Amino acid sequence: MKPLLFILTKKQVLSGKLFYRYSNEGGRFARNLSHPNVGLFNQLRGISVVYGNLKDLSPKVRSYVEENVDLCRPERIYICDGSENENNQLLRLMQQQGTIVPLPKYQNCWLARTNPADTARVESKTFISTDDKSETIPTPKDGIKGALGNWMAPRDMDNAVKDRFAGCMRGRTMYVVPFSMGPLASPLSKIGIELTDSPYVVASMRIMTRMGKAVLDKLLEGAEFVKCLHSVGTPANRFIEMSSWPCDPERTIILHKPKNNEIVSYGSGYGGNSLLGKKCFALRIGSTIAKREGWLAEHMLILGITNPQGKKRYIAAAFPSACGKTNLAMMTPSLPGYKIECVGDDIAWMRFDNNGQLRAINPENGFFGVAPGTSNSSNPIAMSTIFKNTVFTNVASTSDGGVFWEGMEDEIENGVKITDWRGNQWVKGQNSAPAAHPNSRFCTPAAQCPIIDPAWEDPDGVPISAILFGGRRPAGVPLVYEARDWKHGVFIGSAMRSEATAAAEYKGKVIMHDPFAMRPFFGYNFGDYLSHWLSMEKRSNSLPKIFHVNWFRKGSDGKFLWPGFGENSRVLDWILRRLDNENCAQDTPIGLIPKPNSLNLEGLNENINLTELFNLPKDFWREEVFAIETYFKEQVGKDLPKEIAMQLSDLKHRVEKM
Ligand code: OXD
Ligand code: MN
Repeated sequence: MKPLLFILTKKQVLSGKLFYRYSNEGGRFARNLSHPNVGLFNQLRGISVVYGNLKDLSPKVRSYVEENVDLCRPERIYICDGSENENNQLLRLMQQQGTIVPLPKYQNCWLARTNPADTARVESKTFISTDDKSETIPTPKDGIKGALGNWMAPRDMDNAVKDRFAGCMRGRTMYVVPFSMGPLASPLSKIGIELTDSPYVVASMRIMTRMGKAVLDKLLEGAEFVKCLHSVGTPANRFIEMSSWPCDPERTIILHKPKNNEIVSYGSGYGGNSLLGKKCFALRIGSTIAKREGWLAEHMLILGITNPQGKKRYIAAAFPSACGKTNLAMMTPSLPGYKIECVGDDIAWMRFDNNGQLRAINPENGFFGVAPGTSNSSNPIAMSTIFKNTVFTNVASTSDGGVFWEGMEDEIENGVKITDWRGNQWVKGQNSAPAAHPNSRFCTPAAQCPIIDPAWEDPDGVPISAILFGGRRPAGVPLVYEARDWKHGVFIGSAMRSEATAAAEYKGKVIMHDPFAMRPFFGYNFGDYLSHWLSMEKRSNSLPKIFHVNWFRKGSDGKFLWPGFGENSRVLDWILRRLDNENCAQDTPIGLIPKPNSLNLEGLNENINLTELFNLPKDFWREEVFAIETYFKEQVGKDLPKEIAMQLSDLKHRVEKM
């Protein structure tokens, strides 16, 4: 038997880590609890339900909880109702555990610092489990490693779960988190139950989803749900040391079984790995449900844009992670008379209605945005959204009780001292490492956004008139071009490439293929995904027009050729005029670009080198075609729909004639 006492080393004490015996969590809980439903007979499998009421669980939810109580052996069960009281209890508990600290400069804002080994999505440890490997990923060419997702055999998944989850919640609390992706009243929405041992996850899910009792009521009416099991993965029964951010980075794994609508995530408390409604449900499992049911689950922002004549349209746009989706979704247009309203900044669920109109909902309830780069000049709307009721993760903190990140240099008071995301003193110009982690985040309620669209919770969704694809392309790719038709648009989405960012575990500025900005999020074979997109053509006579945009092209001097941010309204203006069939486009081998002088640059007090911005160098496009061709051959092989192969060969011919 292990000794029950342990001694803290001086280093451990000085490192500021919080150590305690897990058995203490019970004491903290008892002090924090004040719920009327706690009772002696409120037990499940002999485990006390310390908050919430078992009779609120539908039989299916109850047996899902039972199954996982048997597996994880938590000390207590907590059924979340989503109330203010519950949230306050959890915030207090997390403060005591050292997971969060208050940010007194703002109203109800908190800072979490993660374990430095747990700061991003881990794509290499994310798997989809299907009977047949080809359901999940196309077969790569011999000797080539597949880059369109990871597959795991169901038996291996079961073993991976058993290995990690058996007893993993001993001494700890299992939270039962009922949540809806999308407004509860919408037929486009879907429900999930997340079982987690992380109060940080509960508090974040309360922001990012519609979470609480109303969802349990809907389940009692017989609604189906996606099963989401999560553990940070630090077993408690061994009285081992526990930091304020428990995790198990070496054994982290994120698993999806589409056949069972099931997600299992172990070892990481970080964002997309642990807030299972987001990438795991709304995109990976969501895309498999969408395929079955005939709709689209996409990594897209949704914005409403009203032109100076008062005509409003909605646009959905796919960009890879950390490429400015939040900035575009909340843009302050520089072009007079335009108004942007935000429906969502990350995910769109879209389906054609009976009239052939594509309609979209944002399944999320909050923004989990990348903090660095967000400032009053880049995104003033985000800045006026995020300083209340927000959980910040891995940003730097300031001596006046606020936050700091790269981009906020002009926004902190003189004399204020900065502590970096790891908890060390940080002085601008003296530290080479950034103060905030490049993937640090704000998690904030969408309803607080001052330009949230009045229809953002419309159960029918909003009508989508245009779809944008884009990425960070420093060379060769023009500011904007339009697809010739739907098939060409699907091809453009399939051929998307972008510079890697810090949202996942990649390093350096390599240009990666990221089709539809979905590469890390496909729930099924990319070839079938393309066929599914192509099949949408049959569903409508008024398909949205498709465009590709690139705010990130650089000139020969290495500087950005386009100012971006609010000036992107000039590109949206051109797009809207195209939707109105204005004759402002000219054909090129890659698609339609603005005719000379058709991009409205009035009032832009900067010289724009339009020639460089729209130049289509033949060598570049030859290489681009070659890169796409190689990618399709190596990664997609026989699963590539022939329509897409045809589009590529058409592009190749047009480029050769350039
Ligand atoms: C995100 C991501 O968190 O794409 O939205 O990584
Ligand atoms: Mn995203």
